[in-house]
Amino acid sequence: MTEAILTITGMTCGGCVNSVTRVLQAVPGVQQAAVTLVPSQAVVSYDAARTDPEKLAQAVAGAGFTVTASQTRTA
Ligand SMILES: [Cu+2]
Repeated sequence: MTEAILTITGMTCGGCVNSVTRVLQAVPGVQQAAVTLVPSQAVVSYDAARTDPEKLAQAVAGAGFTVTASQTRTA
């Protein structure tokens, strides 16, 4: 599994956190998404053969939020 840490802007409450969690977990290849408000980020474990940070950012954008930075590390 690969882990991506996405820095997200636009989240203001627990509802936003739930929305981002839901869209990330719906991306094929995502195993787990842990979204927090403070700091405003998502830590996502995923199968690098099936998805990538660009697709994760697109899913977040689809929910109305913006990924401003991402870093990955192979777990
Ligand atoms: Cu909200």
